[in-house]
Amino acid sequence: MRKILLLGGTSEASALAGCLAERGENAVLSYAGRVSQPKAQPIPVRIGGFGGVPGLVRYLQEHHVTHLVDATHPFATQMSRHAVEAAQQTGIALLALTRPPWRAGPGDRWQAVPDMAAAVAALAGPPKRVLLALGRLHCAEFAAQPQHHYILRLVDAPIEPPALPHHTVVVSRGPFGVSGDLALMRRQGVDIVVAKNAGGVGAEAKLHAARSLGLPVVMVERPPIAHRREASSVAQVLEWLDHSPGARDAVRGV
Ligand code: 3Y8
Ligand code: NAP
Repeated sequence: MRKILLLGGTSEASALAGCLAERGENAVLSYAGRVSQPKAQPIPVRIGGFGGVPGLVRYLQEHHVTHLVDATHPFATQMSRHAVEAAQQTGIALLALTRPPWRAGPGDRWQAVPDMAAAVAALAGPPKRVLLALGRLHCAEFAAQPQHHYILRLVDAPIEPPALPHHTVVVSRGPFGVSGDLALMRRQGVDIVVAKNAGGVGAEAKLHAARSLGLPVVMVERPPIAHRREASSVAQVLEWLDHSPGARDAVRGV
């Protein structure tokens, strides 16, 4: 019997989870447990780290997983590295479901930077109103540029105030829409946006809004990620499931 472990946390993972549920697949979606109420899913969910590569190997073996799908975020590089290592150690089939990076188009005013430290450095200069659309983890790094007023878009309200002297917290989870992001940027008087090159559709609204308003964007490029087999659509994942070893145990139509 085929058993799929889906490493989630992205719009693509949710789309795949829906298809797996419709096909009656034996699948579990895994969240890291980074937010208080992760999105409900139509397949069973597990929440929390595995305990490094050994923990993931143990989980795969104890739960008789036959297929591992890594649909985590392009910046979730440690999880993806662990998935590659655990798949090598167990011989379990691994496929990553990912999405291409965004590319600047006509009208975009992007400054591409290689990492978060370079994004901080790019903000040197007179005070501005900065939309930090990076989530909770990276706010503190921007204390090196305290002159700005930061608009922080977070999934959960922060437990303690961020270490930024001038800031406004906006608690909101995506996927986001262009009209909502335009309204946010106008309401908050945003001068510049800082974003990760996440790709996908769930976070790109802010780029369309910035373009419409003629705002510059500091774009943090993706970190290098472990080499693995990749798919760029749910259909490719389903094709892989049906034609990879273990497929003979596919769920029979009922
Ligand atoms: C916990 C689980 C779905 C998945 C939706 C996508 C889209 C909306 C846009 C902005 C950018 C950001 C952030 C963002 C987006 C999707 C996707 C995506 C960016 C949830 C979710 C979890 C997380 C973790 C969270 C991080 C944070 C990053 C906010 C769920 C809602 C900035 C990334 O407070 C924290 O600790 C938040 C941490 C990792 C980045 C960071 O470093 O802080 N995502 N986001 C997952 C887990 O526990 O395993 O859906 O409830 C998922 C989504 N967030 O099914 O529809 O597909 O990317 N998530 C970024 O891309 O820059 C917000 O504000 O414009
Ligand atoms: P990360 O830095 O690559 O991973 C750190 C540790 O978190 C992993 O070693 C693992 O812990 C645990 N972990 C990560 N993803 C997990 C998952 N899906 N299921 C179980 N454990 C997981 O990961 P991250 O960047 O913090 O991302 C965490 C989650 O948020 C992921 O699900 C990711 O898809 C989602 N997300 C991240 C971003 C982002 O910008 N980073 C954006 C949107 C969504 P152990 O070592 O204990 O196993």
